[in-house]
Amino acid sequence: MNNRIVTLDEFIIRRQNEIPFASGELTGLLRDIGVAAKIVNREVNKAGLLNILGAAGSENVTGDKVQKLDLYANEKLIECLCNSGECAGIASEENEEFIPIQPMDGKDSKYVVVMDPLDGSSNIDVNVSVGTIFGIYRRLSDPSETCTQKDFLQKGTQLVAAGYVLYGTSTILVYTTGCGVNGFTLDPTIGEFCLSHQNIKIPKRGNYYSVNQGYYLKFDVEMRRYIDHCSDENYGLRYIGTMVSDVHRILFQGGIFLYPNTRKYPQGKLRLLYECNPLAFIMEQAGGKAINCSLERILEIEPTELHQRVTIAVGSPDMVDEMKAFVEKYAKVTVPA
Ligand code: P6P
Repeated sequence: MNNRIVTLDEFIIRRQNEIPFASGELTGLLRDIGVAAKIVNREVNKAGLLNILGAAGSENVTGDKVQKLDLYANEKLIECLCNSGECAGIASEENEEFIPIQPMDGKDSKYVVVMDPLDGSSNIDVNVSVGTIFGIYRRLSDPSETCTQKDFLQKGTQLVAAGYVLYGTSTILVYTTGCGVNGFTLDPTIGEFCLSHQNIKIPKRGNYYSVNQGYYLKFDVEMRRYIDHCSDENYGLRYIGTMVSDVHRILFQGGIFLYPNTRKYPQGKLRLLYECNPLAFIMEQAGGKAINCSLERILEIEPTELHQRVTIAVGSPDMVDEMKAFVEKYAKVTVPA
């Protein structure tokens, strides 16, 4: 059994020829995201110490201003992406507007990045896993000009790459460039993400469903009927409250993650551009499905604004199909054919 270490860098370079129009820029961008992930990982792992050093927003024992980790992650990712020279702009959960990046040394950059720098950041203070989510598009605007909003408002089907970093019991980076899904676990002793899960495929069904059961009475009847079905089937309920963590478990063990519309979030809570699309791309590449509660394929939804919210059901294909059947049977509104 060949158990030679394959680092993320080596893997990306080796697989570069699989990416159409690849001329190294996307490779460089993916490697830069890997570097940013290591930097963020270092600070996330110290998060527990911040309580000793001072809570976010306060001054720590050395008088330094302690920064909220999600803002720190956002800053580090932006820094790394700016230094790459391969990224023309960034749309981040932390920034109301997109961030145009001026070309370095007059070199045109082909790509833009959408990202949630630290998803689930409310869980940091209680030491629950959090994650970074990113997606990469080829820009549509003139490469010699500053990027525009239309570069970011592209359907998920136009993603050239997507991935996430889960800062959990170990730190794992999972990504796809449209040729399957691979996972890399950070080996802190050598500071490298090492290939640990090759060609990940989601089970066709699983024994878990993942939803905030506390909103049950606020869900539409068809979602309540499907959740009742999950309970009747004795599926286990697992809900961490960090989308990356909940979806990661489902990617490996099978199951379904749901965030339906509620009175508080009539369009759904989760963001299309930098949460649902990247995770839907990964899930479909692993053989899963991702639709909204109106049964539209997530990756086909035409974005209209950067921070657009959508409903989502994502996971094992057989379980997403079952959820679809419940919506078709019980939904009060006509469902698009
Ligand atoms: P709720 C985290 O704040 C997040 O954006 C996702 O990571 C997570 O799935 C969801 O919100 C949790 O939302 O309403 O269940 O607390």
